[in-house]
Formats: sequence, C-alpha cells, structure tokens
Amino acid sequence: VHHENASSASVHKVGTEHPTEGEQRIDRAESEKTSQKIPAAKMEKEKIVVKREEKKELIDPTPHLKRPPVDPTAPGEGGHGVNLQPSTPEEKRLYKEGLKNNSFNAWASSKISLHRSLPDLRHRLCKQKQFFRPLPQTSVIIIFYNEAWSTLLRTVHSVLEASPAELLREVILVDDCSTFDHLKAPLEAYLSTLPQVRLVRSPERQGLIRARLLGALHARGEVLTFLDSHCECMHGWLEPHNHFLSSQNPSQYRMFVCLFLCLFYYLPSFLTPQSTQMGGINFKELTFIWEPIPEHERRRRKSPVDPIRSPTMAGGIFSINKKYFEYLGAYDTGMEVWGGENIEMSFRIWQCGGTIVVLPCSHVGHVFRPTSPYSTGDAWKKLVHNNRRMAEVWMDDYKEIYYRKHPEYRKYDMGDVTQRKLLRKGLHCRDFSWYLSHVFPTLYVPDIQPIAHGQISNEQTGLCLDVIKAGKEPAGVFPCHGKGGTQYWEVTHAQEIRDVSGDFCLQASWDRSDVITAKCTHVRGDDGPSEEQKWVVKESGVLYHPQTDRCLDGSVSGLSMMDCSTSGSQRWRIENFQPL
Ligand code: UD2
Ligand code: MN
Repeated sequence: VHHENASSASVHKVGTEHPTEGEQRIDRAESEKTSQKIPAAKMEKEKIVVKREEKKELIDPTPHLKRPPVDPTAPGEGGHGVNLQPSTPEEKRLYKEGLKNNSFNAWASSKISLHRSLPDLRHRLCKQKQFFRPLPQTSVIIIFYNEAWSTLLRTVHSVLEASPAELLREVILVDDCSTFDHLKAPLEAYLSTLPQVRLVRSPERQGLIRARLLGALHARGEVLTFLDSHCECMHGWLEPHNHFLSSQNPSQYRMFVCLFLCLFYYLPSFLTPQSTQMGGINFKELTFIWEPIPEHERRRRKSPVDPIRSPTMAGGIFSINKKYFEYLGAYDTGMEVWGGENIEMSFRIWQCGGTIVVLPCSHVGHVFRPTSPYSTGDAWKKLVHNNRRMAEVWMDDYKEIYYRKHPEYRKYDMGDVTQRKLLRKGLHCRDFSWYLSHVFPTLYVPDIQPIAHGQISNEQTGLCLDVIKAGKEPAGVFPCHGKGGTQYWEVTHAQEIRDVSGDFCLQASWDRSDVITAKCTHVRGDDGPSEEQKWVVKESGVLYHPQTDRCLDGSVSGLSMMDCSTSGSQRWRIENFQPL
C-alpha cells in the first residue's frame, strides 16, 4: 500500500504557516527584553544580533496524529504494567497462543490501548532543550516477522503520535514474509487509514538484516531510523536524533550514528527507565551487553544529558544519516535471520572513522523477551554464521579468542566474505587493536595466545577440573566431557587460570583448603591479579600457588589445596599448553 501523495502533503502543511503558542510567547519576550534593556547607542549593533535570533524558528512539536483522550483507569495507561490473569477457557487459550507465537504475553498486550499514554521519564535538562529549524526529516523503518497485532500497531501509533510531523517523513513497515493472518488483509485495511505509513512486503523471508535494507531502499528521508516491531516511542524521542544528525552540522554528517536509550520492560511489568549505560561486548559469544559508563567517558561529558560514546550498540533502535549508511556499506547482506549484525556494525562504524553515541534524552520502550520465537532448528547455526562473518572481517587475530572457546564453530558455514573484506580495505578502516585501545580502553581483552587453553585433567584420576558454578560454588573435578564449557580453562600470561566466560578466576587462600572461582581481580592496565589468583603452571603439570605455597590436588577425595608433593594427584594434563 503506498500513500505517497497524502504523506508528503501532510508533511508540507504542518508547521510552516502559523507560529505555535510557544513561539509567539518567545518572540514577545524577546522584543520586550530588547526594547527595555539595550541603550540606544548600542541598538544598531544589537539589532543585527536580535534579528538573527528572531530568525531561529522552533520545531513545531505537533505530531501527524493526536493521541486520543486518555482513560487513566484503562490497563497499561501511564506505562503501568498490566497484571491480568486469563480466567475463561477462551482467555486461557489466547494467552497460551500469544506466548507460543510471540514469546511474550501478547494477550495482556492486546488489553492495552494502541494509543496508551506513557510517562515522561527524561532528565529535567532534556525537557528544557529547544530544537530549531531546519532539521532533517527521518524515515522510520519498522521491520516485522509474525508480530502480534497490538505490539506492531502500538509501535506505529507511538511513532505517529510522539514525533513532530515536520521531522517525520514517513513510516515504512517492512513485512518479512509473515504467515499470520492478521498481518495480511486486515493490516492493509487498517493502514489505509494512516496515510503516513507505507507497507512494503518481502516476497520471501529475508531475515532482519536484509529486511532492514529493503526498508532503507524505499526510504526518502535524509535520516533513517530503525525500530523493532514492539517498541513505544516516548515524548521527545525523535528531536535529539535529527538534531544530532543534522546536515547543518557537517562534521557530524559522516561521523555519527546514534542510538537511543531503551527502557527495558516486559509486559506486564511496570515501565522502568534503564539507567544510562553504554554498550559492551561479551568476548565468548560476541554478543552485546550493557555496561556502566567508564570514568574517562564520565569526565569527558559535561552534563548528564550529553551523548555517551558507546563502543557497541544493541542493534534494534538507532538512527543514521542515509548517505552515511550507504557509504559505510549498509549491512552485510550475507547475514541470515537474526543476530551479529549489531556488533558488525559497531566495529565497522568505529574502525572506519565513525562514532556511536547513546542519547540520554531519547527514550524508546522495547519488549524484551527471554527467548526468540524463531530460535528453533538451525537458528543457532545462523547466528554463528553471522558472528563468523563479523569476526573474520573485523577482528583480525582477536577472532581466535572466540574460536578457541568453540573449536567446532570453525566448521560452521559462513559463506563468502570477500566483498566485506574489500569494503574494509576501500574505506581504509583501522584494525581491531586500534578499536580496543582507543574506543574500548576499559575492556578486558583475553590473550590472543594464552599459555594454555582447554581442559585440565588429573594424571591420577583422569578427572577434569570443573568450574561447577562460577563464583557460587567451589571448583571441583568431574569426568571429562570434552565439550569445553565448565571444563574449559585458560592459563593467562598474567598467571591467572580463567574460566570459559573469562570473568572468573581460580582462587586459593590461606583460610580454606578448597579452591573457589571468583571475579577476576586483574583488569586492563593494572599491575596484574591479586596474589590469591596467581598461579605458576609448571612444565611438569603442577599447578603451584605461590601465595600459600601449596599445590592444586585432585585426588579421589576431591579437589583441594595441599602441601606440594610428587603425587600424581598433583600433576595435571593441560591442553594446548605452551610453557614459557
Ligand atoms: C536485538 C535487537 C534487534 C537485532 C537483534 C540482533 C534491540 C532492541 N533489538 O534483538 O533489533 O539487532 O538484537 O540481530 O536492540 N525480524 C524480521 N525477520 C526475521 C527475524 C526478525 O523481520 O527473520 C524482525 C522482528 O520482527 C523484530 C526485529 O526483526 O522487529 C528484531 O528481532 P527481535 O525483536 O527478535 O530481536 P531482539 O529484540 O531480541
Ligand atoms: Mn526486539
């Protein structure tokens, strides 16, 4: 369904004829101030300044659609969670069906108005900020695959009702070949009443990466803004983006991508603001994590509402200048279904000269779910396929950190990455070690080539050193399963023995005879681990703990620290061991 004429007409109509109430008030205040305070002699010079000031026109906040009047007692109003229990058999059926189809409580969502009100949880300083013309227009691209009716349309309405019309060029819905009936004729009928919304259907299931590219292809705005199909945009969410990516600000045109601060919530829990954080990375799975803002970044920022430089992005909710998106190589079209594209884009942006920021004044809600509804069958293989493409193109030798923890991944298909490597070369992008030291100086980086990695088994019992429950229970010995995981260890150059997550270290102390795993004390740039976490791994396979002058013993009675002896229970077979 295309509604191009109606859409552009409404864009031109809004905001160009009458100044809003706010603007008139400001104009009057300005002229009063000038006539009273400026001495006549200075008038000539000041006039020029005043004139320039007057030229500044505020963005008209009027949205394409007005939010209908609120019934404060309706479920979910004000962002409150709904705590409804299905009672009738029909309700129970709908509840179960919703969970199965969407992996969230779509039945509860269906009880919430598509136009529900949301609280304004922004910082006081965000509410004071004014935005002036001209700012670029954005095309909001919402891709969906088998989304619930209520969450999809609530996303659409929240965009139309919370964005200044003059900044919103259009909303593009991309259907990634959904199979649900409500997304066919009923959706088209519904959208025919919303002229600002265009629906693009993919004839084949593309996966989210290529679905977004399809949306970008149809977009006419200067800025592209991507959203998941279960989001809610809050008051004032869009202006900071368009302001930040404004073409009036040429230095930012190519250099910045920005991403919103998400509010995390599950239906039907209460809407809570996510404290301001930046994106990080889990080296083991190459997945995105949130991290506290490090000291150096806190010092760089002057105000709590300043953009936060972020080493990575979550993936689903961001804006980028369309030309910059294309120049940077858009997305890797060789990626399938779900996952990995956000980390790929993060590394690419930074390594090729861009910047990623989180804008603390832009709030968008997103329905997070414990599992993906499409995580069946070979979804995992597809994710590894995507991660491998990313690692091979952008991570240089650091990709080994990922591979050695999952040796089987090397055999997974990843297609051909020649084109992406050429892209990196053509854009003269920096290498991954530059990214680590300049963009993410606080990240602990595992050794590219540790002293040993893999399983550690006892010579006497043949049992394997096992983390059991990292940080929670003492380490132990178990029959070797050869699958890495709890039995994977790395002996580092800093003399630690790290578990597979890389975050927990084997630790011994005077006051106990068992061996525990605790958060590793050694962080990037410090002098090394605490004495409790320091080990000397001898060529003979002895794991010696200098602080307590004892050795790791794995006799039949279990794992313990003992006085060192020549017993076989104190000698270990260490995989991939290259003694110094
Ligand atoms: C996060 C991102 C998501 C994406 C993903 C990694 C946020 C809020 N979300 O996972 O955007 O970067 O990490 O890939 O940061 N979809 C399709 N076709 C498919 C599969 C999904 O169109 O084959 C749509 C889906 O309907 C949704 C979007 O892609 O609108 C993202 O999928 P998701 O919501 O399952 O991803 P999420 O939020 O778990
Ligand atoms: Mn999502």
